[in-house]
Amino acid sequence: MIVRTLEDIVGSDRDVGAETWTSRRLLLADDRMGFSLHDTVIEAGTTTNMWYQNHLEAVYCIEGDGTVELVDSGETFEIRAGTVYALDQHDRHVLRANTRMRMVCVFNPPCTGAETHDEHGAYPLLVDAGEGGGG
Ligand code: 9YT
Repeated sequence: MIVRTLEDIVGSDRDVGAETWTSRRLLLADDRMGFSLHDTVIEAGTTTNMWYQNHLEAVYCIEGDGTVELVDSGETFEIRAGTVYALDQHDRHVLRANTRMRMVCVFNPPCTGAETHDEHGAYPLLVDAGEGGGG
C-alpha cells in the first residue's frame, strides 16, 4: 500500500509549477496504479489553455470557482466546489479561475511527473518503461 500526504509532496520533485497553476502529484506512473492523481491549485484571475491530446483527465473542484469553455463548441460551464468535469473527448478547453481554485485531477494514462504544458496546452505522452500503458 502507498500512503503519503500533501506535506510529503510540497517542495519535492512531485510539486510542479507553471505560470497559472501548481500541481502536487500524489500518484504518478511509477506508482503503477494505471492513473495519476494530482492536487492542483489554479491561481485567481488566471486563464489556462489546455488540450490533452494524449490523456483523458477528470477534474474535481474542491475549492473556489471559475468556468471551463470548450473551444470547439464555444460552450461554457460554471465550475465550483463539488463540480467534476471529465475531458472524455480530449477536448480543447480554457479554464478561467474567478477565485483561487483547488482541483483533484486524475490522468489516464498516468503522468510520469515530468510533464508541463506545451504550446498547445498539451502534455506529451510519456510512458515509463515497463508501465505497459499508452494513450
Ligand atoms: C485543471 C488543470 O488541468 N490544470 C492544469 C494542471 C494539471 N491538471 C496537472 O498537471 O495537475
